[in-house]
Amino acid sequence: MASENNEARSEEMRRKIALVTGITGQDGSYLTEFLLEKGYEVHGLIRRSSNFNTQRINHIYIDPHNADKALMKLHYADLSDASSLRRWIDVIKPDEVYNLAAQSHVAVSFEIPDYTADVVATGALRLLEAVRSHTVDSGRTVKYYQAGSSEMFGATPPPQAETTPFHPRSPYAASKVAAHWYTVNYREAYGLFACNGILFNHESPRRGENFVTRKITRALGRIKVGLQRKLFLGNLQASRDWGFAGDYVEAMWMMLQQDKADDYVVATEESHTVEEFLERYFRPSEVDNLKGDASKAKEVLGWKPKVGFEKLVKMMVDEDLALAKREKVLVDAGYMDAQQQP
Ligand code: NDP
Ligand code: GDR
Repeated sequence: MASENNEARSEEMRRKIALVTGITGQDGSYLTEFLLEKGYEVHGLIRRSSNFNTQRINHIYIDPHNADKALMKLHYADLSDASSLRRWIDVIKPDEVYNLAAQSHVAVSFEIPDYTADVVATGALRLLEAVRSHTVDSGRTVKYYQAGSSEMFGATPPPQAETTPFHPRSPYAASKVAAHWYTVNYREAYGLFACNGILFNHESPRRGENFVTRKITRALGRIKVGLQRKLFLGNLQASRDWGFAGDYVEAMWMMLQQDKADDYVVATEESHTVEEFLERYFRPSEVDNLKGDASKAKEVLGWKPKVGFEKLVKMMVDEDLALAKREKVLVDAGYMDAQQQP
């Protein structure tokens, strides 16, 4: 009895282990910071690239030789490689798996639809199957988070909630719908603790530079210090519900802490339009208006956004102006070409 109690206590005290796909992306970096802060050991799957792709997490990386401090660990894998996913789950034995990896650019998905479907849709299925088969073989419980998107609502008018029908308008969005239903199916068919977060656009100074908000704030900084003269934009009329990525990763974690697995919309419930236009950026089919209804996440999870639209824009503009100033110093000293990335 005493030893059973001790075992239960040491299980309770054991550091939780999270496995994050897409750890090198915007959300992966904020989620990792958040989980480390909560005392987790975080394992990230990264894909091989010819250049370093860890810029967003370098500041939290500690050399693994420093064993007791290095609580973020990186491993090579790819969502297109089922064997790597199963192997790392067996080795890492995570308590929670966050599937954030994706070819996440909507416009690019029209150019590489087949690849997008393979990574976004089938990739999620590969990971779910790796988690399921691992739980069967090991008898362990593993919770799963799927990064769903407001793009799944596509042409359905706002406000969009969990019960709103999906009408995807791009290969990316259709692939996310498939991943959403794979996740629901694994929950219903196998009893897996699997949640879909249906997240509306969320941005930050770490946002990829070819998404519209960052493209604008980057250009603004560079134009201000004289490194760029023009900014070319696409659809001015498009309307989006933009929140701060740091707030949204908390909602992901909250979903996995509930007693029951479920699906949640995460949004600010405010929408704004893009303010500049350039004809050649129009996409073959466009999503006009997205504005979320996050009542369920507010009520059940107790989540609410801390950073509003104005603060978000200010945060991004301030950081990108500071970045442009650093860039200017390098350009003026002849260490960098104005077109290069710092
Ligand atoms: P990013 O584009 O910033 O990051 C995507 C991540 O996926 C990167 O780490 C990337 O690696 C990785 N990745 C891409 N392809 C593969 C692959 N084949 N195998 C393994 N890893 C891969 O996206 P965000 O952080 O903005 O978004 C995170 C997730 O949330 C995505 O699934 C996205 O679709 C979804 N989402 C995002 C929203 C947003 O507004 N940000 C809203 C709703 C959903 P690398 O660094 O090497 O490119
Ligand atoms: P989105 O983000 O497609 O909503 O997908 P993006 O920032 O690319 O576009 C938002 C809206 O702005 C319009 N737009 C432009 N977009 C880009 N990229 N570049 C431009 O120059 C430009 N000008 C206008 C777009 O047409 C669009 O209407 C993001 C991604 O993070 C997805 O992974 C995620 O699922 C959704 O948000 C929710």
